[in-house]
Amino acid sequence: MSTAADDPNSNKWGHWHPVPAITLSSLSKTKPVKQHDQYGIVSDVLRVYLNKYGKQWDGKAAYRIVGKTPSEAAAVIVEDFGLPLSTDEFVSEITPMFSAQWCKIKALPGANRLINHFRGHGVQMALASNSPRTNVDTKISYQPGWKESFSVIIGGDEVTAGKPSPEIFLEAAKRMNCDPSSCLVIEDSLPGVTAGKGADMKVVAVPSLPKQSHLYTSADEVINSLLDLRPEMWGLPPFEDWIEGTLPIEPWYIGGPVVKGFGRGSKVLGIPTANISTKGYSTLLQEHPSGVYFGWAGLSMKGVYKMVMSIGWNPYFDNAEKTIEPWLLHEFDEDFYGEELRLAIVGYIRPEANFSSLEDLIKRIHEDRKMAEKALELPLYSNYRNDEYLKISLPGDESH
Ligand code: ADP
Ligand code: RBF
Ligand code: MG
Repeated sequence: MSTAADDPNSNKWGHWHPVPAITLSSLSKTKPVKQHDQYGIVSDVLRVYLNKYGKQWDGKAAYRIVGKTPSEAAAVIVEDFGLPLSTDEFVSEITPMFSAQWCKIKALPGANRLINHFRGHGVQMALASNSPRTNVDTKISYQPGWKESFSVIIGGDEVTAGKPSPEIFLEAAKRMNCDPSSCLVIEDSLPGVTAGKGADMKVVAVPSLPKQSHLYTSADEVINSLLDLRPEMWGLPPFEDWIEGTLPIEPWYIGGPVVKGFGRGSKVLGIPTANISTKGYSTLLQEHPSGVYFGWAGLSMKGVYKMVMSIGWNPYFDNAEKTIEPWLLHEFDEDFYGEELRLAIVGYIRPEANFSSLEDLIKRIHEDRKMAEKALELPLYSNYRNDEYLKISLPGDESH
């Protein structure tokens, strides 16, 4: 196979040289998150550490450290929390605490798909991170196949200035033998977006913290998750795994008793959504990008039904909490609050959107329903209907 690495000027995808330069932080979940009960290695470590100094990590500082170099981030923490030590002392205390957690870092949803896709098409990829090179190497050593997928890896200590300076991306392009203007940067942080634009590259931002997209004005596009990247927009080979407008995902499962929701599904939209308590599920919810998904719903004493749902903050209503809103595609005679609901989520449709009118929101949700109903007939998705997880004391079922 002739790869871009063999000949950087050969590119069947138009005039673009095939070079998405990708930063590590946009591919793996190391970032702190807003909700204090949510998983995030940086948050977890800092919470423990600050406790020793009698300080409380509230997650707000997270917004000030994303994308910074380690010493810049350290300076922010030392100052924000008034710690009685120098930035250097803080760095040497906290560094081993972080390193111990690297093996737990999970690839972001869609990261492996993206890497395998571009690698399979001979598209060169670079990894350009503000973290020191040895940290980057160690972090990616836990992710099978990543090291071999990047033709260039650069750490923040291998350039004179880290992001927001464009230097790290310019160096990546140089080492890949590519013109910066034909590189696509995928970035999660503001300093990274600034660096990419400063390098005269196209930049797609995937903000790592919720409700931040309005800040990324200099990016060429802001997407909600890696699932939403459309490579063809940038002259790169399109993903080939979308099926009838839906994207198969690694199935995941969530369940619990049906609780009261916002009290507007049926009333305001005419679309009831059976909410389950998100207590105990914050990690699971945080791991999955907000958006519209579908799958199968098992309801105790009733049966298994098709289901379409949104996960997130419902931009139209701008909720404070991330929730899941499953609409069971069946007419029920009455409410089923308190009953056990189990969901197998098997496919993705689209990111959550805002709408200029309630009618437009409702119309869109009905389109989602049609798409889910149809897709769930495909063997790829329909097989999960029989998943053991969904079978909870169905009527006439003596086996439970
Ligand atoms: P809430 O705000 O309390 O969630 P909704 O107006 O969203 O209220 O209605 C959801 C409730 O309606 C569910 O908890 C369930 O008891 C009932 N319900 C009836 N039919 C359905 C359905 N097809 N899908 C989801 N929930 C339904
Ligand atoms: N809310 C939004 O604000 N934007 C959306 O794009 C959106 N998509 C949805 C798709 C489906 C399939 C469902 C069931 C709900 C969706 N909602 C969306 C959530 C809707 O606003 C929610 O059900 C109500 O807020 C009820 O609490
Ligand atoms: Mg509801």
